[in-house]
Amino acid sequence: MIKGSKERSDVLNDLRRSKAKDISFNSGRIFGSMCTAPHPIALEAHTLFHESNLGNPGLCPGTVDLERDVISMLGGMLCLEPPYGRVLSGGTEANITAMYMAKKSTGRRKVVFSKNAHFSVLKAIKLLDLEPVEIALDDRYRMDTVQLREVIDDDVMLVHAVAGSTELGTVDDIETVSRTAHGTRLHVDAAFGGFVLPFLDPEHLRTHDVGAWDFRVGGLGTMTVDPHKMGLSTIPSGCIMYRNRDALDALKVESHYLTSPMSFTLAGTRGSGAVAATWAVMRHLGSQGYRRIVKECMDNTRYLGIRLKESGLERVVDPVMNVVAFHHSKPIMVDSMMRKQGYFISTVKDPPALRFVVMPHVTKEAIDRLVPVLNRVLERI
Ligand code: 0PR
Repeated sequence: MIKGSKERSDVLNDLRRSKAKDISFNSGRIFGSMCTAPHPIALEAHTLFHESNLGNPGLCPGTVDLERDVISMLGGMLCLEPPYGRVLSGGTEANITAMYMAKKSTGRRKVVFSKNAHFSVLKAIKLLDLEPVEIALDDRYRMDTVQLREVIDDDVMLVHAVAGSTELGTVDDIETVSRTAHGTRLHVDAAFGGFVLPFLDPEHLRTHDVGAWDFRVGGLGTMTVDPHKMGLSTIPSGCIMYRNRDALDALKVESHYLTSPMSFTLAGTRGSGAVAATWAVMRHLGSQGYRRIVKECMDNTRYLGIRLKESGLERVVDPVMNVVAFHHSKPIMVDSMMRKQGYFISTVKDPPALRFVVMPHVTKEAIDRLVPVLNRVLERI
């Protein structure tokens, strides 16, 4: 039974108390999250569309148009013409969907990925009963393409590469991966990098050896890109993009009593406020706005690097994106001591390191407040 009935004002006061326990991005104390405070226009759009459900699209033709527009804008960003895709709940659903598409169309079960793949890949493997082949990283923490060549055979259904790894922000050499995969299907997980790489200074990409990583690469069939990370949209919004128009037919089932006779996504009811939010923030910021935000994040990533070098920490790699890690022998201990001080950083397992994601809420001032606290913790270890 449900305990009732509480006055509205009491309910709201209870909610405020719960909210006060949560840490907000604006506190400037979250340094390990790939999400951030959504752009104000995204919040407004989300609220406006809180009723819409793309699971029953006939009721919300306006939202259907917005999703089509979002996919078209993403197609432009990711060099996919004509653009096909869907807005899903996040990177996990997009990665699972891509693996299912590959399994269905090839009839195979072997999936090749490297140590820098996000753990959602392991979920997909469990759910879809796939055969995992995990390969190593090269000396720059990218998929080892020499080892890739050794494991590629006719049983492989998919090579899963990463453009913006979760732990280090490194970008696999997608062109070489594609060449080495020899026509085997290729998925690129750009859940984080999809809204960073297109807006980075081309000179920075050149000096960091990042070649084509998107649909310019011929062998690339599917890609994950999440507006609820660096896209500054609301949660939940992650997209699957695909080259073959009929790719999503893999998931097609009848939904005869709804306004659409077929359902194509893992989720039935699809909360679609985030679709409107994504449309709004992309339209509002445009490439120029995202370029400015990415530049600020990169400037602050460099600033954090300088400040922590002064603290005696050494970077694991020169960061391509706004994710940066520093070698440390006891990262978990540092992380937990920082939490006690009210600061949320993050860790890398291999190599053991302290990890920072320099999202738009990580300002220079927030870094200046973090560094002395971190220095005190480091002195105590
Ligand atoms: N692919 C990559 C490359 C990712 O980094 C992530 C998530 C995913 C897929 C899965 O995306 P969803 O979480 O949207 O399903 N990366 C972050 C992580 O696991 C997600 C995150 C975001 C975690 C904010 C914590 C947080 O506060 O670390």
